[in-house]
Amino acid sequence: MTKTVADQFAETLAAAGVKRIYGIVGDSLNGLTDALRRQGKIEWVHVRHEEVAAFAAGAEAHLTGELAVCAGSCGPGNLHLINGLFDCHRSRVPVLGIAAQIPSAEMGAGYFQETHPEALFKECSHYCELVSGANQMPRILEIAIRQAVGNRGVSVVAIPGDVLLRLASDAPVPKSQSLVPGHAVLMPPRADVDRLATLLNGDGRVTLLCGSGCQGAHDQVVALADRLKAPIVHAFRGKEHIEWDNPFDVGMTGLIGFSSGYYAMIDCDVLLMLGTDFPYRQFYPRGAGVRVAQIDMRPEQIGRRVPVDLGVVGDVRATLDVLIPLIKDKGDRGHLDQATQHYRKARKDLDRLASETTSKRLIHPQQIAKAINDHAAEDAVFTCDVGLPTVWAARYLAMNGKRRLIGSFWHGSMANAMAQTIGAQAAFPGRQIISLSGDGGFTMLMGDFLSLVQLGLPVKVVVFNNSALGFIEIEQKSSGFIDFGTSFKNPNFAAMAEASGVRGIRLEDSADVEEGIKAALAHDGPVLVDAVVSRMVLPIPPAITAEMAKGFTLYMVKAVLDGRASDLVDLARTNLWA
Ligand SMILES: Cc1ncc(C[n+]2csc(CCOP(=O)(O)OP(=O)(O)O)c2C)c(N)n1
Ligand SMILES: [Mg+2]
Repeated sequence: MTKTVADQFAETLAAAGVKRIYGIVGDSLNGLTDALRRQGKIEWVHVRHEEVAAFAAGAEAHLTGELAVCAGSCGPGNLHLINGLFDCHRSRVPVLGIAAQIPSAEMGAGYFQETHPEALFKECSHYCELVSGANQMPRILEIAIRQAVGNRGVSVVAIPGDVLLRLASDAPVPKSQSLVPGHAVLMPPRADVDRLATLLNGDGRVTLLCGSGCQGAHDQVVALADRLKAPIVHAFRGKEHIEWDNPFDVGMTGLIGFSSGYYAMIDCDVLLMLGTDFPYRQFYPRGAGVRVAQIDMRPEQIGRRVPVDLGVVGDVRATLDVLIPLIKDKGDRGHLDQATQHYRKARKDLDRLASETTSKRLIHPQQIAKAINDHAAEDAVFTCDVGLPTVWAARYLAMNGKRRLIGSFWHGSMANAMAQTIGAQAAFPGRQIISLSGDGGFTMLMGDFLSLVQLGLPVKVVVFNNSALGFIEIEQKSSGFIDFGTSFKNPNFAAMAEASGVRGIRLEDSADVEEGIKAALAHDGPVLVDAVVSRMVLPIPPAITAEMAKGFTLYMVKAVLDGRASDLVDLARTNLWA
């Protein structure tokens, strides 16, 4: 049989090590899906919404570090990929999006389903090109793969259905070694490392702020902290890489962090940022005498959140390997002891909030999160929805170097968590994959709950059912608004799960939480836990900043004037004495 462009496409993907493609078929994709079917090397993972396909591919890429692929048919089919691809691109995971296009003869004439993927996906990709003839293949696809893997992010290849069906050009099958070469390790100039050593060896209390750039550098970061007697604060994306086996850990700062991380960072003389682009400027130290140094492999990230005294462009691990021997052991543990003591207290307070309540009406979401943490497998993969589930994941999931944590931590999109479990479980069929879903996030892409059954994925979905867009409701209150547009009328999700062929467990009483979560995690197959939790829990103390205290006071006055004083009573009961 003669080789088509689609055959060549499938052959190139296989050479790049692609194992599966998440997507939904469509006539413009028929050439490719048929080539995949005949080739038999790449699994077609049939989801129900293309956004889920992109999130799933992103999760696979996050866990494996290797190229993952999603596909959509022309027009709306590939347009649905866009939000998930934005997430992948901003999380810097290597993903290829295949955007099938309308017939090439119709392009530019306002045809049925016509869009311009090469324009639409430009902002969420390193590389985004249209293949308009067989003679561009497989070169365009090869470039797309190298860009996605080499620069860590998204590439999109748009290709009309009729081009996929054309006779392939006479080009050799690309070699794996040239398609996906290994990553180079970036070394800074020696003079920069020397300057950094001088800064750190000087007087002053040092705090480290660590982000995802610390992946693979756990031991180096801990060794550096030991010499400097420096507390380690982490950004959320640093959590899975740095939190564990770490006596210097003092938690997170920022809106979803807590006081010990906040103070360790604000109250220091030298802040050393390691592989982090932590975005919230108000949480950086402001004191006149504070010096900031930053190590990052991306020069464009140096100094973009806070003015830095010393920028070092390099890989964190490789740089620390050279730096550590130059660092003198600091004798004074005062700063470190204060910060770790503060952390222990903050931790105790958080754990108290997660304890069983006596009132049936008030399962605290924290209790659910802690139970998940306590009973999850040693190498579980967690995903968490944007909204309050992200807060609970940050505070109650303990990492250990084997567990992984995926969210939408840069793009901040709702509905990521269950979608990401599909990619995680497809790539790791034997691992325990747990989604911490919001009821808003879960229902936003709920169609793909059915995919768990269809694809045979034993995912554990825990829905934090607070009948609200809770995070926004709290934001509204703490900035002086009456909560508005945040309520849900939810079904019994456990019953819905059972009707879909998934085991459903509904939790309504605090006393049942332990057993319920244990049973869910032990179940051999997909499970949905419908955890009916309090809507009134405030994750951020209302007085953390003067501005928020003012906002919250304003909200309270408005609520009384609005005849909603009972909401205030509920808030007080939940947060003060329940
Ligand atoms: C796609 C999208 N739409 C809207 C938002 C704004 N937003 C952020 S969190 C949130 C509420 C999430 O609600 P839910 O999933 O129920 O979680 P909860 O905070 O209630 O636990 C909203 C509306 C967003 N981040 N992404
Ligand atoms: Mg909710």
